[in-house]
Amino acid sequence: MGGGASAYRGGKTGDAPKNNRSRAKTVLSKLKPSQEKETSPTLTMMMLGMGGVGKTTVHKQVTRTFGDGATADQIDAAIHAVRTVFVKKTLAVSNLIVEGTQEAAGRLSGPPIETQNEGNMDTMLEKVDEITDILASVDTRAKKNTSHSRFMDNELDALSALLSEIWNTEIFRDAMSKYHSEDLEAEMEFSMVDRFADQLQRVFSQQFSLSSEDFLAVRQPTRGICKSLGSVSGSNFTLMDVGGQELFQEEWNQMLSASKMDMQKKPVVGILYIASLDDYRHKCKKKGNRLSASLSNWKKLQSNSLIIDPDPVPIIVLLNKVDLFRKYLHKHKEDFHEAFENTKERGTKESRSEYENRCISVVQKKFEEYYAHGKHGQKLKVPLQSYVTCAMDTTMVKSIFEKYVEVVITQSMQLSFNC
Ligand SMILES: Nc1nc2c(ncn2[C@@H]2O[C@H](COP(=O)(O)OP(=O)(O)OP(=O)(O)O)[C@@H](O)[C@H]2O)c(=O)[nH]1
Ligand SMILES: [Mg+2]
Repeated sequence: MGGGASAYRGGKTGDAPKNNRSRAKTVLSKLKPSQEKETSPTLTMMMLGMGGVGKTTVHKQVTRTFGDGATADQIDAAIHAVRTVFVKKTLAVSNLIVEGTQEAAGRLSGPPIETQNEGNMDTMLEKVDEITDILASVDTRAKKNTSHSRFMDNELDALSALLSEIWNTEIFRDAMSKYHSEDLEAEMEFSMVDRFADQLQRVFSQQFSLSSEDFLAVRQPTRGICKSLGSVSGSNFTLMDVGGQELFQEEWNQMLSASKMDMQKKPVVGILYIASLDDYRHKCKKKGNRLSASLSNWKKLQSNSLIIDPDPVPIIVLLNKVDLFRKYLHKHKEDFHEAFENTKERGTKESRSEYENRCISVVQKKFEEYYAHGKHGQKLKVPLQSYVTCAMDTTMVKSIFEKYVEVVITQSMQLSFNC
């Protein structure tokens, strides 16, 4: 164990060189362009990784700790996302009840829902229609003018009343408790509803606000690129958070090459690759097991000339969502073995956490192996630094990010010495 406050970190690969801080300062002064002696240069770092692995969560933590924190617009968008997800989940569950099909039954675990009362169904259908109309109006406004893309006050009142009426029916509460989604994206979004399940009226009141912890947990998939500025240990940085869903992965190369072309000003000098340990139990739409897909993206990145030539860009790996990995590992061993067939079952004398740590290190070793054999690792000749993280843990992210910046500076210096 090591790394951040409570981070589980890869033993030999995780130790940052001694006296990094003082060396880092020296390097920074060397990296400063001579004509800009007074201002610290900006380190541009980019986060890569599949969708939903926790890049934006790390970004929010870093912005909160080392930058200006969230803007009013970002908080406003997060509040809207929470309300929208309440509406979406209510519609998803209501539609399954109304459908009453076999497929619907498969999404509602446990004994069948009592749907005989036609009156109940008609009332629910009417409310679903009204809610759908409100969503459609917001959508139409958003397409015309983004400043009106939130719910208006009268819509909030109407939604509060309509949703409360649906939520107060026994049939809905029953279905809600049995509802499960096989889709990871829906699971991540809908977890917000569980967080505020007993606060529906508050969520749709005009005064609704989010605590920093709530804001951190809101799922809003990144589209394109999101940049923020900050400063750590006297070094200014720009952190780029890019969308990781399959659709957006194709843009990674464009973003990297754009930064290459701008080499004199702000090249990407560090990459933070984030994978989710929890992905071992999820499947992608096209690529099978998500952790395997994350590994194969990682492997592909190792031979990407944009991050190898002319000099390799320093990379670290965060194996994130360790909290969820530990929580589900014991329930989903088979899924785990499907991706990592050589992992032995938990031994009789092995404690729960020993078994969990052994499984974590199987994943960690895979990332390290790919790195050691990849072109990037071969060229840089510095062991991979990998950290096992929970992005919800502010102290952990802070500590790792500080180390990361030191690594970027140190490795950049080693490269400049080798030149
Ligand atoms: N329990 C737990 N949840 C996490 C952790 N990291 C992120 N999450 C949650 O996982 C969801 C997805 O995280 P994001 O940060 O949006 O993922 P992303 O990598 O930015 O995804 P894209 O923007 O689609 O590329 C969010 O709801 C987060 O709150 C973690 O370590 N533990
Ligand atoms: Mg994101």
